[in-house]
Amino acid sequence: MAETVTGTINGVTADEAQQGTSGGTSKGRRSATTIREAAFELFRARGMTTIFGNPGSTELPMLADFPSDFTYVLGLQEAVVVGMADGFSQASGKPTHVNLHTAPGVRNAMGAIFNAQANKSPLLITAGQQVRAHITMQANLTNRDAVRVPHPFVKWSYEPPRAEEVPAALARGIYQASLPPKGPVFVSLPMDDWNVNFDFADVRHVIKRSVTGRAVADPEAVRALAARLDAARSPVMVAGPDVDASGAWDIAIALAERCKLPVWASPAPGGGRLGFPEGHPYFRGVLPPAIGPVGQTLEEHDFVLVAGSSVFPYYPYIPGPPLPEGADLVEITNDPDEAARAPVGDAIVADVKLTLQALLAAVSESDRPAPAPAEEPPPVEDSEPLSPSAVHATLAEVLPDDGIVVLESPTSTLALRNRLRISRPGSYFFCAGGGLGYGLSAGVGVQLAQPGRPVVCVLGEGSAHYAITGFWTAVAYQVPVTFLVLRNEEYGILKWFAEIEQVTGAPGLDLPALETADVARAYGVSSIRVQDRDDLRDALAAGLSSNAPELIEVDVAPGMALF
Ligand SMILES: Cc1ncc(C[n+]2csc(CCOP(=O)(O)OP(=O)(O)O)c2C)c(N)n1
Repeated sequence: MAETVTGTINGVTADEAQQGTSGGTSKGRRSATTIREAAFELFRARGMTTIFGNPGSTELPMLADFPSDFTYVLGLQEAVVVGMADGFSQASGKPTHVNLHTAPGVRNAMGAIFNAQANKSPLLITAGQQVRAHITMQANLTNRDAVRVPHPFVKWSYEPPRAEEVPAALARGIYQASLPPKGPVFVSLPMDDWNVNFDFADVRHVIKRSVTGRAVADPEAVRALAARLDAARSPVMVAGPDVDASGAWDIAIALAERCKLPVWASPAPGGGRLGFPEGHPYFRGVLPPAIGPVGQTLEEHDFVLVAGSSVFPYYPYIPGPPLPEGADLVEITNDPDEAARAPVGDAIVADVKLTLQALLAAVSESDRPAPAPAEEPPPVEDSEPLSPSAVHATLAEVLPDDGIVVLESPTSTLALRNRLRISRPGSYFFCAGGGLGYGLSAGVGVQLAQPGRPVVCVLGEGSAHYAITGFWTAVAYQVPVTFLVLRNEEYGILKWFAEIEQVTGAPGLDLPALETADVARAYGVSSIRVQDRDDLRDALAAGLSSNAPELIEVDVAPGMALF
């Protein structure tokens, strides 16, 4: 009995391909296919019909006869390609295929692959390789040590030993990338493999496999955690990115409300997504990103429940007790490495949503008093130039409820969080890896994955220039992102770090006359530069309702903005 595989290969259904029938069409009878057709059938079956890439001669054989039900999103530099795919993958929840040029293309992408790993983005990264007969003699463009290069930023790296194993290797890569902790994998693909004939029956089984990795926590560990939470005098929750990524948003809220837990967001540098609605009355704020200050911030608490975060994404190094004297901590994480490397506390390695669900069922309704709401940020004052806080207060006025923020504006990260208090899941994307260039590229990818939601991509002008060619893709594919660029004419956060590190006299921290709006305009993005709140409000409102990419550059005062 033939198993059914959805989709078609060049107009022939997979069933027909297996059975050697194609309904008597002019294409005739066929039981064989090529590696290329089998691979695309695999991508189709896994819902991976959007491919992000930058092609070279070694990738062209893969792209031949590109199927009409696939979309190829061209990025002009490989770091941007991977950043777009990273945003797309996170915002769609799907494994995403990135196709790069052989050795130099992969190397250009390395910083973005590092980011994708930190973001736990399930990327299947493929790159072309010389024809097999050329590899040993190391002909031009051979990807030397192809498998070794992307380590340690990928979970798995492979070059199939023969053409016939390409489809299975791609399938293995997709499953590997999608298992927790999700992350990028790499498959090197010799360019002469694609046209090799192949019997579709050989790949039918790998295409149809279902591989799930959402592990349930040991019920005993959950019961023990519930007992510790119930017995605590003053417990607190720290919510991190994997609450959102695992779909546990509502469960985290229900748990906080049932246990009367004040909630902190895990420190901003590693908080690529939000784990809790920041407008909720139990939300306290964003934890500071350093060891001693975290301990001090949690001072009144005797028990810390960490959900979906490492403990913790610290930076800079400010030593001190990591927890208040006598306090306990339990971390729920999907990542064995996060569990193993935590400097303090116990850990449960399991799916964050399933574990919070089990915990919610096991805890008692608390009679502790409801946590006090966080203080409102102070009112912003009009100034010239505007403060980053005034910019984000203005953005808060116009951003619709279903708006998504992609953020890479280092000195205004906290001001944005405090002014916007984003309170819906899947609405905030930030680079947990800290490699600049993610923001602009991911903004494009997130918008492609969520075409029905307005995306605002908030960038420092320095950050924007690490991925500046992303503007071209936004225009070419009419991706209606609203880019908001804060122009402070410096690498502001590095001046702040210089103070902490007691560094004086460092060069290279000023960015005079970097004309981002002009550059964007040259790529075809309709761009405007504004100075006051009224113009900013109008421009943002217009941008958010436009169906084309728009850029607003706003002059801001230099320096760090906390509220
Ligand atoms: C790939 C990469 N290179 C360099 C850095 C170091 N770095 C961190 S923040 C920053 C400055 C960012 O400037 P800008 O985007 O203008 O924002 P501001 O700090 O002024 O708010 C730099 C260069 C980095 N994080 N990533």
